[in-house]
Amino acid sequence: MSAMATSFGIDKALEILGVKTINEGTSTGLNNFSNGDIIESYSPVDGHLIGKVKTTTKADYEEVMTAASSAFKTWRTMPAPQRGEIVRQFGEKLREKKEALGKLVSYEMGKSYQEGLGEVQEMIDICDFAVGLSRQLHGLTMHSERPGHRMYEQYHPLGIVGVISAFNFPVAVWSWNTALAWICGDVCVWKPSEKTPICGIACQNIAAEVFAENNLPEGISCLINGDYKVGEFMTKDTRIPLVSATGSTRMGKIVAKEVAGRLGKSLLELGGNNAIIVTPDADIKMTVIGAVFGAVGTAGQRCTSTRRLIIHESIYNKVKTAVVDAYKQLRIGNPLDENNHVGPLIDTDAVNMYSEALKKVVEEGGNLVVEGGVLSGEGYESGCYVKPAIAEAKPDFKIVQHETFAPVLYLLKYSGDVENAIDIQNEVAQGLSSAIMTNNLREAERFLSVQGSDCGIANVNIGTSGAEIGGAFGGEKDTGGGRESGSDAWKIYMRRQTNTINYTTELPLAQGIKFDL
Ligand code: UN1
Repeated sequence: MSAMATSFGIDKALEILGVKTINEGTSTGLNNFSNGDIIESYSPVDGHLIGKVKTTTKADYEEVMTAASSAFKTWRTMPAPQRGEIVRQFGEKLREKKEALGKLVSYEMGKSYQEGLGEVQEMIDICDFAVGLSRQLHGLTMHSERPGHRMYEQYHPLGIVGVISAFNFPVAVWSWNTALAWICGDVCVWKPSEKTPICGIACQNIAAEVFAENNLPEGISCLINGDYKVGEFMTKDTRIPLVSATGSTRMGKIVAKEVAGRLGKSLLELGGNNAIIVTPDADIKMTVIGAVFGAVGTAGQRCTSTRRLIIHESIYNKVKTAVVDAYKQLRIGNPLDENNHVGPLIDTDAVNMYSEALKKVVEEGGNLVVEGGVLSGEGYESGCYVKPAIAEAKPDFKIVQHETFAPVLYLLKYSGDVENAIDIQNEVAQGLSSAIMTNNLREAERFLSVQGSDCGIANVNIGTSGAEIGGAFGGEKDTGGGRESGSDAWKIYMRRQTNTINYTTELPLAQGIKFDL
């Protein structure tokens, strides 16, 4: 580790998480095989170098796959509830290291410390969920049409699951996938975002500890590092029956095509362009909390971030004033300082995209009611801090249709019935999260009905972000159609087998077919 930042207890956090040397943990403990280029991880908080990680070459990848394949042979034969016990222990370790990991997430990614802790809490919650699920991987039994026959279905593990995760939830989204995949009997190969590789190493260390304590092969959890080229090793690899990928729609389309081309499965969790509809019956106070947290939480870098407020014309000015006033209270700065609401964007490329979006909305005829801007000077040396902005816009502006991963909120006006607002809400390519603020039952039910929101998530009197792990998470259209975490999302990590058993001395054929010999 070089040039370690010393402030905010990060050194201590890294020590607790066992992140020690510059080359550590590029794979499954097969560190000697990591011979690729170096990725340097700089904190967007203060611009300091956190650490360097070697990337995975094709030869390293083959070593990883050998370790994963052999680990799968052991892991798949362990009864699912025993696998659940391992996940329970992993969840316990996360509880112990919650503060350290939350701090690292905050420091490497830039989200507020509270949100870093919240992200680790999501990991703990999915472990608890998976432990219970490890005794509930149920199939159905059916009545056979033939006498003396029994028919049922069972679920078997798929094998090696590839996980590609994004920088914005550098640890939680991996755990949604792995905790479920593990209890299902799969082993995982994880490529974290090249923007947050140290978080990957920290998680790998925690998992490795649990596997070592239980005399299990570390290959159950494998880590590879690098950019899209390393991701391609997995998308092209027929030994990986499922690739779960989180990131941009652009990336998802490439992954989907590659994996489908070899008839593999993909689970995609891609971009969102999430809106809150605010009707004349909305509670304004609740609306402001939901909208502001949704738009500026994680500096607008959640896939569930609120990007559009669709406000009825009769309350438009009132809502606008309330939200603009709330923005005046926002404190932007070091996310490890709990007084601050908004931390930095991930890097200066993200800052450029933010600035570009503000320029474009004005060019298209929009009106900035909260101007935004890039911050500089003391505390903002990394160049990644921006002011959350609000623009009055029209639903069909190109920039409004586009997902900008930054704190830019568009105010859109609707008139007439809630149907008009729903039309605006649905008229974007993405379909992840959506919300309506109303105390009117008819409007709420209309929003949730078949003619309502076309998103994977549709909330009433709750904002668009901050979904609980117990529900299936994901969305439609350009969001990719995948579902992760709760409900029956586990099924994608398993293969279903239908079994018919004949316990007679005859061999009757189905559909009444006679075949006499
Ligand atoms: C993401 O941004 O990729 O619903 C995931 C939320 C979080 C997860 C977001 N629980 O905002």
